[in-house]
Amino acid sequence: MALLFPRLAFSDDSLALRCEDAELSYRELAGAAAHHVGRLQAVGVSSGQRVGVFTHAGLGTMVALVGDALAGVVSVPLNPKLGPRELRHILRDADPKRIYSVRADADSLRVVDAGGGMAVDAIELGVSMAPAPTFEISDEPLLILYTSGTTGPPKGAVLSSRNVAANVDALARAWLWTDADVVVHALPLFHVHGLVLGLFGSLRVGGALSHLAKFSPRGVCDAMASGGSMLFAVPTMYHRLADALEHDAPAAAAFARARLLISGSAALPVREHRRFEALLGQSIYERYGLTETLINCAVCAHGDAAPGYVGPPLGGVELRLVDDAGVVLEVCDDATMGEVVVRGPNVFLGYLNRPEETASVMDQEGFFHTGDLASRRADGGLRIVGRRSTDLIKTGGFKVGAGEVEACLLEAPGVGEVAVVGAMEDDLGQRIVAFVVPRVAAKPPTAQELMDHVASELTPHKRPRELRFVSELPKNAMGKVMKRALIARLVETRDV
Ligand code: MCA
Ligand code: AMP
Repeated sequence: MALLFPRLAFSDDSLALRCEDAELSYRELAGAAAHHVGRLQAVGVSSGQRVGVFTHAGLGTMVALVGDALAGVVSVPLNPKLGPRELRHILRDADPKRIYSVRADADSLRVVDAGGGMAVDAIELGVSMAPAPTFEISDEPLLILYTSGTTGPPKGAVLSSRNVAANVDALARAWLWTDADVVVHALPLFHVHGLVLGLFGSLRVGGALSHLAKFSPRGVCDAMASGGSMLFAVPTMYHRLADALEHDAPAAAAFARARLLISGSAALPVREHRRFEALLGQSIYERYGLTETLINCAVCAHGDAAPGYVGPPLGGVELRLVDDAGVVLEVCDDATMGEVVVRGPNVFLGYLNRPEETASVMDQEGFFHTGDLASRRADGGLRIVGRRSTDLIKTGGFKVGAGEVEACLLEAPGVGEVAVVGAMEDDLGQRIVAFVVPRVAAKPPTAQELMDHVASELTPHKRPRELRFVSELPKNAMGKVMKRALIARLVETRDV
């Protein structure tokens, strides 16, 4: 029998989860998860059905997510900062049978605001004497994670427990990740990085997770000093950590016993690698993945960190580079670029309710087309060099579809046309910039009005950091906005 979280079935008093000052041992987690399973059963939620979980940081949220998994119930994690427009869309699309939150009252109001007709149940940190169900790995859905596309509202990527188990096991081999490890992270629990790797990964290997409710360099240093052996973070966090350590040399001692520093979700500039090496004498190991495929490549812990490279494909992941015509590129010259396509037990089941969109990213041989462009060197290590589309922006490690922000801005009063692009910057990797053509040139809307409009509809990280009013947008002969020209304009004005 293959269990998703084997250590929960034979639980003991060793640490499983820590969040701020609260902790749960494996025994306590098993009891609390069993209690949540009992509550699901009491209201008639059964295996295969979907429930929403607002992912406020805290033990209660983690218990609910683990309990759902053990009951075979499909979790739809909900970012607590979702704007009403996004929440309405996700609730309609995923149609959860119940919704759970550690802040049920406040979230009930948000659900009502978003037009949802259902109450939110409070998550209880109770204890059940009944044993937690022993959930077996299968190809049935386990999680639905919403992710932005180039256009339209976010799509729900359906992931199975086999996807999760196979991917975590491959990562454990690459990172020598064991039950002796304590992972530290300050990532949100509604994306792959914080949830699948950080929470489910730690529990699958039988180690511990120390989760910080909010990222701060000081919080990370304290958690590492209190026994953290691995750090999972996005490049923005490493950038801010390096800034802080430069001004607080003694804080670097917090990392003295760190075994492995991992970066992912966006490209880590070589400059940040070098800065960290100089400050800590430690390297950062990159890995590369997507919501739909989990992690595809990782630099192995027993090798060199290889700044600028995301490592070779993980065990079990078949990875190809293909040209524009779909022809497989066999070269390993570290220069020829192709799109990354992958096949393996890590690749998702499809997008919820969107068979055409699923078909558009899977080819006939079962390879998922990532949209990422990479080159490969002789040892198989990949270098991610860009994306096919300028309409997907990675800001602070969050993926934002330009089309979703544009659609929102177009509904604001006074906006004639709009184009949203990502401008390179050191902190966020890319910063969202909106070019706006006012409907009436003599009476443009104010930047504040437009920012407020987006803020009232969408998650904070989707807000443009900058608005530029222009009289027209550059277009090609087909009438399509030339975004690369807009990005070049930002470079020319030295504002990137
Ligand atoms: C944001 N703010 C704004 C604006 N935008 N205020 C005014 N105008 C704006 N345009 C607000 C924010 O809401 C925040 O408010 C405050 O300004 C500071 O924002 P920011 O500088 O962005 O910092 P931050 O909020 O501290 O966020 C940085 C972060 C965050 C902690 C690095 O971006 C983060 O958690 N990233 C992780 C993303 C992640 O997990 N990705 C994984 C995807 P307030 O302070 O009030 O909140 S999974 C994936 O990609 C694959 C599978 C993979 O490979 O992992
Ligand atoms: P998401 O859909 O939020 O899971 O984002 C997936 C995207 O993040 C990928 O398609 C890549 O463009 C990007 N990404 C993730 N990890 C890395 C990395 N280590 N280097 C460069 N890009 C990355």
